[in-house]
Amino acid sequence: MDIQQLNKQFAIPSKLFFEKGNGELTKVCLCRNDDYLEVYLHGAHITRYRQAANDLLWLSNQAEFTESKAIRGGIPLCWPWFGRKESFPELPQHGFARCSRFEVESTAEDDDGALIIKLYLNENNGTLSIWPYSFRLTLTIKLSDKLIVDLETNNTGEIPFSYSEAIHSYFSVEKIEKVELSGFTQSEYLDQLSHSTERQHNTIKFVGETDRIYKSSQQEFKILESGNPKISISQFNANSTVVWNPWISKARAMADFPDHGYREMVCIEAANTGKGITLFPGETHNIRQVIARY
Ligand code: TA6
Repeated sequence: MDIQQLNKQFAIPSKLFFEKGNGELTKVCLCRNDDYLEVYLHGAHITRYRQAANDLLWLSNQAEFTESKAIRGGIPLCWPWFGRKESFPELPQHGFARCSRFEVESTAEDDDGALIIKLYLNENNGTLSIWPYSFRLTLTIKLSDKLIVDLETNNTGEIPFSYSEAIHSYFSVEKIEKVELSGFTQSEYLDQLSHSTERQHNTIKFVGETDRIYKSSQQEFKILESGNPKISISQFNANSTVVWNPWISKARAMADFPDHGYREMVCIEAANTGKGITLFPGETHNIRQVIARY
């Protein structure tokens, strides 16, 4: 469907509409009072979420908008695997969903004025060639006085499959050195850099590259700047929470990441990592992340 057809079938006048975005990719704009969100059909990738003129998400100003690459920043969807696929290192990191074109299932405005859009991806020859299962992956975005992101996996095939996933959200901060994350105290985590298992004794502070998978006992987190809570994040049906900041050397090593961009972002990701989730035919599972300005 081209943009004109998409607007004809799914637009909600002045509130939800489709237009050409960066790289000629199709994006959807959602406008609700002072709040604004945009999402690309490429990867069902939320690139901007502004609440009352405050950008809550970080988007790289060097992000590439091409069908072959994930957009750097916003909320990439890691699915059907998080990280590298075990014993298939040649397959794309974080799976294929974030580089796939999603289609529009539906749009709506509910009785409370919340805007809702559902985007979906089914198996195709490309996905079957690297992951031999039938599925329907649906991203539901609900924009109310907060942002609710639901990622639902449905096994539409005849055989069970297992997958891992992450709602890989990049949050905007003023200065990483002033940031603390609350809600992780006493949680165990796997340090992806040292490959050791540690326990978090107080708020998370950043003094260097940080790449940790917290086993989620808690589901409510806050980003504080200079001790003041700025963004609240909650998650549901996630067995872990990934916290990542590349710091300077990793930032320099990424062409789509400004050298000093690490100072203005932190990733907090709702995830199902490790063995992940197993679905039998007909079963579904939904992982949710909720984001709001504190
Ligand atoms: O979420 C943390 C992480 O797995 C890091 O190890 C780093 O690789 C990051 O994701 C970004 O991955 P990407 O493939 O988007 O460059």
